[in-house]
Amino acid sequence: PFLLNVLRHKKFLSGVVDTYFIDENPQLFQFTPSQNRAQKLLKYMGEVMVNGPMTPLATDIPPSKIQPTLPHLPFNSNRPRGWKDVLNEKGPEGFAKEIRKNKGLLLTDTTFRDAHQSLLATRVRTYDLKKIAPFVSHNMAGLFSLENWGGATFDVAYRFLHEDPWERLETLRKLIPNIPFQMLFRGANAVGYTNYPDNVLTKFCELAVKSGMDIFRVFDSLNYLPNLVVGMDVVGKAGGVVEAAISYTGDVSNPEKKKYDLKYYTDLVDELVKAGLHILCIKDMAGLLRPQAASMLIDAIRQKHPDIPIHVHTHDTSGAGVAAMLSAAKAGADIVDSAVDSMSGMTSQPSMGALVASIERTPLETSVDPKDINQYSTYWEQTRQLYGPFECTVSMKSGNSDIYENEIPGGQYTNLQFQAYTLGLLDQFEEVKKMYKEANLLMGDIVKVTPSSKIVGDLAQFMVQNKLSPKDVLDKADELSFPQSVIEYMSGMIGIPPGGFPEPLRSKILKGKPKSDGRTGDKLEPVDFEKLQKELEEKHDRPMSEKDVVSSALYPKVFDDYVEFNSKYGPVDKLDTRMFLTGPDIAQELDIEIEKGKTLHLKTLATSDLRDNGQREVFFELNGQLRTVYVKDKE
Ligand code: 3PY
Ligand code: ZN
Repeated sequence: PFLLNVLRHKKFLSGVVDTYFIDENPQLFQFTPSQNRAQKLLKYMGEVMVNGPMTPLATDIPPSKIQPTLPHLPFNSNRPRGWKDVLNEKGPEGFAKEIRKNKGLLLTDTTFRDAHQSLLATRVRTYDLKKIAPFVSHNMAGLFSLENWGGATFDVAYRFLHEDPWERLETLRKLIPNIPFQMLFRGANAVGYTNYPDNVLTKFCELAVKSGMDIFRVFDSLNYLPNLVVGMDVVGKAGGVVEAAISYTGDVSNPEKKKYDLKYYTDLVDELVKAGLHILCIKDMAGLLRPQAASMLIDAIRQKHPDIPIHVHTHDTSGAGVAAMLSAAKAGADIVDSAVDSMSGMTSQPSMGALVASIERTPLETSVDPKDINQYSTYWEQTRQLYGPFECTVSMKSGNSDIYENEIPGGQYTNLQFQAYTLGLLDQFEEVKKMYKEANLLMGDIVKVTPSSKIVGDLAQFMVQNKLSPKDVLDKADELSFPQSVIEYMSGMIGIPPGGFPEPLRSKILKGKPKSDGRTGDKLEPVDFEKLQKELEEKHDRPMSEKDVVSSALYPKVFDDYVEFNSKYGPVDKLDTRMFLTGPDIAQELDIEIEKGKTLHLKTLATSDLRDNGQREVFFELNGQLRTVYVKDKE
């Protein structure tokens, strides 16, 4: 390991080192022996055994004791050719042409990202993704793409799973070389909630491409063109496939809904086509795209742009997801999103199996075999049981067509309901949903998706808590202290909504604070990556990669906390999910593969009584030897 440290040291690599180099850089020789890693993991498990879970659990459903069964891989078969091979051979433009030439309907699988972001609070770990990855590569090679990165997965990986999202991407890439990877990229907000300097966006995309990302779905939470264009530019320059998204709201099939009509969308598409896209995405984050509207919208776009591939994303919140995707496909969409059956439905994507079955033996027939989908679904049905603590179905029992009224995006719908449930305020959820609609109208009827959706949600909750009607908000805006996010929104921080900001509400909320018009990211100072790297290396006393540095630029505190946690508790991402969440039982034996070919064999023995110093001693057997850790009992 120390060799690695040295080889990552800039000065050493530059060749200008003398005999003092070693004296000056003793940290390079402080490598972590594996014994140490083992001891750290024992510390983690001891901590969980004495004080309970170290990552907050949302429900009291325990992770099941199930060991998910893995489907068999085809015996001795080579990995089938997939769309990734087409992309490698033809590049993004040729790839786009091949998509248009393809006859059947293409499918993106969202199981690795949006499905668990919507159903399981984004908590699915690399550990469980990695296990099924070889099956996906061998048996699901007909998929157009696998959405497996971006959106909320980036910060949740660091924040709650204590794992490195870059490592997830690289690991999956090695295991699945034949299916394109797809990520959700929030345009000028990257994988965060606010604008970042352009050089951070650029660096992020370059590193993502290097780590194995192919297709970047670029959206902006207000459909604000300058934010979209900057996102598309950085993706294109990094060599990624630019999938530019129009975020869908309103209802184009309802003539009474005038603000977001067909013309609004086709004008926006014209601009995106001008800016240079490879694929167009209709991003229906709340599941508002009714079957009839899907065909109207796709018809209208197709007439103007016969050559661009169209990819449709939806959520099944109302229950009409499969119908909407079938309608989209019939109208000429090339690709639609779905999640494997056992991770589909409700606020997640529509069911892959249902979709595939609906078009079997028709001209739209897909290249995915229903039998493979069934096996894949069984794996996820079992694996999902490990995530009981985050299971949205504890409170959500069915889809709900009320989203056509409140227009809440899938992931946020689950979150709000979950929050209300855990606070014992499910009846208040009804009020929040009603107020969400009102808050949206107060803000000028905007597109709602991360982060604008969060801001509308904040205003809605503020109104419910303070018992304010929309009229109260308008009348008393001068005196109210609005949530910070609402003030920032009104200042123009995340961009400008279609039709502009509502006045006089905007001025009343801002109370003289400056109004920005234009793209905020434009005015941000570039990050000095070298300086940041030095600072991080000093602070954490370990070498930092370019990926670490970009992560810190995006999420400074989350990244620091991750590094500190990791140096204290070791590679907790190597623990199986039940172990990670709720720890082992007494007398349980387990194997932990901390790296390839290096497995710790562990047995939990006992936990001592409380000692005078407030600690408990936890006894383990590690590879046949007695080991103990001391843990402060926080009770
Ligand atoms: C995200 O931004 O994470 C979303 O899933 C938006 O739809
Ligand atoms: Zn989504």
